[in-house]
Amino acid sequence: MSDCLFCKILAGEIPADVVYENEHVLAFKDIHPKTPFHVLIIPKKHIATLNDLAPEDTALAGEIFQAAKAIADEQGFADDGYRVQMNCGEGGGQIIFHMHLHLMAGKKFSP
Ligand code: DGP
Repeated sequence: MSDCLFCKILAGEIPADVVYENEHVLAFKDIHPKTPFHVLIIPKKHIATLNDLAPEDTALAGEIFQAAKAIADEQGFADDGYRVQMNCGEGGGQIIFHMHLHLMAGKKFSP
């Protein structure tokens, strides 16, 4: 999608601090981190919101969570714990309409 910010990051048109990449997903540091470590994991396929996730995207959704686990492990957060969050739609706090998972770590979260 030509007007999608995260598609532009995928295309290399906008710089990002990439921490993880494979065939299906890209993860990069959030420009406005809410925690000491805060990355966004996005599918390379443009999917606007979780509402737009099709049945054939089920494996891709799994790839996003596998990436979260791998990044947490690589960065040393697996044992202490971390938080993943996905905002869906304006009411859910979504600002960028390219589905993404927030991975936040480096602090103790309240339940
Ligand atoms: P959400 O509210 O779930 O749509 O989160 C969008 C996140 O995207 C927000 O935490 C800030 C981040 N963000 C916005 N613009 C950019 C950008 O140009 N680069 C990066 N790395 N992150 C961005």
